[in-house]
Amino acid sequence: MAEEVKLLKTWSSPFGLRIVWALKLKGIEYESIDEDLSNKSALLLHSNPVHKKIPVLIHNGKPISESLLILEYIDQTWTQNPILPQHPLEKARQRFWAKFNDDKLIPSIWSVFGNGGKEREEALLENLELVERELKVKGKRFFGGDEIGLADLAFGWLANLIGVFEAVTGLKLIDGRFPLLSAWIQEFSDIPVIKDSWPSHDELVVKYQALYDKFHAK
Ligand SMILES: N[C@@H](CCC(=O)N[C@@H](CS)C(=O)NCC(=O)O)C(=O)O
Repeated sequence: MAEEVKLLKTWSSPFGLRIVWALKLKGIEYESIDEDLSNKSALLLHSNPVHKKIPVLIHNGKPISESLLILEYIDQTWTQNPILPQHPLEKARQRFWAKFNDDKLIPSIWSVFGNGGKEREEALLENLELVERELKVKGKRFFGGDEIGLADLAFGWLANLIGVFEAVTGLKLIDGRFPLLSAWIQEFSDIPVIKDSWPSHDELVVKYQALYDKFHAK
């Protein structure tokens, strides 16, 4: 039976994008279905009844939710071009940083974007410093070593959204402060599979500007 792979996502979601990257890195053919989150489809509600969020991967009719779990599923199902290393310690480390990204870094940037203020900015910069330090300890091009791995895919949103956030908020977050992170952003963005799937910077600025204006409306 031919494999059937569908991906429910939106054009701008960083969580959806990491799945697109993983599927492309592994050369998996899939059908992309863009959701309107203000009017969620029956397919999305049926496939992810708990969280009702994208991304959802549907493999031969079976849905998998939560992007980090989808990445693990993809890696175990299609083993070419692995995104997780074999070694248990290295594997745990990749998972640690991917989880740090989702649990700490993303909420801290949202809190700056939504509320602003010096304390929140400092908390975000501290988190970015921790990421910078991990790159230093690792001493490689990527969080995954010589090739991109789970943590790179999780941090991937930084490579285009940080510029969008900077454009919208007027804050300078990365430049000059985090040389290793800046180098990683460049290396990561230069990978053809990554570069070819970026949403347009200008369209993202329009989207996030509207969101920012809404958050900050008096
Ligand atoms: N932890 C989830 C987060 C996914 C998520 O936040 N998706 C957003 C879009 S970026 C969503 O579907 N939001 C719809 C909603 O909250 O109703 C994951 O990693 O998949």
